[in-house]
Amino acid sequence: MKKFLVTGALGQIGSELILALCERYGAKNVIITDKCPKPKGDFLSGCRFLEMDVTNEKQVAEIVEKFDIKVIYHLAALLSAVAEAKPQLAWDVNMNGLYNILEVAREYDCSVFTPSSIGVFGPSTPQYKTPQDTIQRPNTIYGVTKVAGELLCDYYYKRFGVDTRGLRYPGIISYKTLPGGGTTDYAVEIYYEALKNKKYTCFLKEGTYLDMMYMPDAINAAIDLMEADPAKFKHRNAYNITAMSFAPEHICAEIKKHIPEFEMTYDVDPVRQAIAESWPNSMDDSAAREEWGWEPKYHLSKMTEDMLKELKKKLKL
Ligand code: NAD
Ligand code: AKB
Repeated sequence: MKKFLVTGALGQIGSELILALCERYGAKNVIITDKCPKPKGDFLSGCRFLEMDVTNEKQVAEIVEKFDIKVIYHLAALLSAVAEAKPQLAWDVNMNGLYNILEVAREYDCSVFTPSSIGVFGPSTPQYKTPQDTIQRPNTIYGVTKVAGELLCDYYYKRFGVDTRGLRYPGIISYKTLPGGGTTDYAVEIYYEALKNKKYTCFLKEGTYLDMMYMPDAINAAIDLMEADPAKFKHRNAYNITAMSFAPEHICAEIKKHIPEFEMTYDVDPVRQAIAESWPNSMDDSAAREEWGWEPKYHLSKMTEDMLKELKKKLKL
């Protein structure tokens, strides 16, 4: 059995991806790493945890060699809002971290999954049904690193034959681990506040449409892409994928169906509002559907039902 390495494994996506990888490939074959120290509890599903900073190439190489890693899920990154507050650090982690992973993958013959984002698009990109191949002129440091990352992954595939693959994720909604500081985080916070306080103050304006996806679809997409037959790929590193597109008032209305007294007000954060306005309102994900069979299972109402049910248990309400 191949050995898997996950970077940034304690984050929103990593903390759920590791469970899926362990279930599929066996906990002894999954090495999970993060810059943060090991958390308490049984969260790690029995896998080995190591502290690893992706900006330290020597450390990455030692771990890949020692555990004979063949597949890397590279999730360590700074998200859009945090990156905008710390652009130099964002460049270091998002670009030098990726470069180190690709160099080690080249040397030790690993395949690499790297998530890109709707953040690769900018104000000059068509906003409705944003095509797979279109203008990419983002105006955030997050977007700059994600576009450069897509290109770097393409380069390592073409120049060195490294099996790089990637997805442009929309905002990911989940209940296990809180999001790490992005523009789409409101769509997670709103569920917690609806259950705890029956009210939420949204940092994005009414009418701000963004693509979103429930975590189970995001995890399946990553694993399906890594297991797909590459002979069918035309866009191996940057597939648009989406499951739903909505604005804050739509998620509010959906929650109200379950919690009628829930109220939402607005207190707009200009930084995150500007980022959201520069991103697509809805993406065209037909390339992913055609090339490797992408198909989401959750839409807004099914996701809301599940989020509220699972969060109630988590928050012991
Ligand atoms: P997150 O912020 O929740 O987690 C990132 C993890 O990386 C954290 O646990 C952090 O400790 C770790 N990390 C930071 N710097 C590190 C370093 N130098 N070395 C090692 N680890 C480090 O992020 P996430 O939401 O899980 O996102 C994972 C990936 O998916 C990122 O590339 C992100 O850009 C992408 N993505 C996420 C979303 C989303 O909505 N969550 C959407 C689009 C793309
Ligand atoms: C963010 O808002 O930064 C992320 C993303 C869409 O990349 N959730």
